[in-house]
Amino acid sequence: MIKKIVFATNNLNKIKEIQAITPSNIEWISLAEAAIFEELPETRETIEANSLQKGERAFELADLPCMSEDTGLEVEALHNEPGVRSARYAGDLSTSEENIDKLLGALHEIKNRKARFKTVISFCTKERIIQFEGILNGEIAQDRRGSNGFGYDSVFIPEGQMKTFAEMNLEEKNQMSHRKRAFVKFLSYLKLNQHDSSK
Ligand code: ITT
Repeated sequence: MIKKIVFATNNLNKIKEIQAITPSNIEWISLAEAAIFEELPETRETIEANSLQKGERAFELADLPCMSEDTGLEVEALHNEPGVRSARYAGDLSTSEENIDKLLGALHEIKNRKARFKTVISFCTKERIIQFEGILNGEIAQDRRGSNGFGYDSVFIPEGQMKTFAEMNLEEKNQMSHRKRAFVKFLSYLKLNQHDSSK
């Protein structure tokens, strides 16, 4: 049975990454296809709460099972900043380039480059709301490298790797990414709970 799920995101890069690892029994409905044109709120103080806020609002509007996700980059030497503020690190309307400039500036001459990406997926149905976390440890490069991917990919080197995410192709990133880790948990939940709201 094909399960139709709204993927509550406006980030086309996230859709591309998830599409590449989606089994054929899941059909994604975009926000536009679900006739959701308002910007989903992201005003909470944690990644978990923001993920939930987006998912709950989408579910209210779509009345179909909704999957949302929120991701943040937590840098040890910066007390886990930018974290939940990753998209707005350099200001409310900041671009990824400006966010990376600020990050590299904040880490200037700092030896500890340890960081992690954290993704929290929220799945909202009429029966329940459930969350799945994916974490990937790594470090922040001295400078940008590579041109694939999006966001902070050009400065993030996953643990045990030489390349930044932006030097990897989609398949390589998807083998290890925080998003993939959370999504795999979500898929096994769906497999075990196939009856869970087809609405
Ligand atoms: P939605 O809320 O519509 O899903 P968004 O782009 O606002 O899309 P997030 O709030 O989850 O997504 O993203 C927070 C920031 O982290 C933002 O600057 C992203 O570019 C960045 N980011 C998210 N996932 C990333 C990844 O896999 N690699 C690099 N940067 C990422």
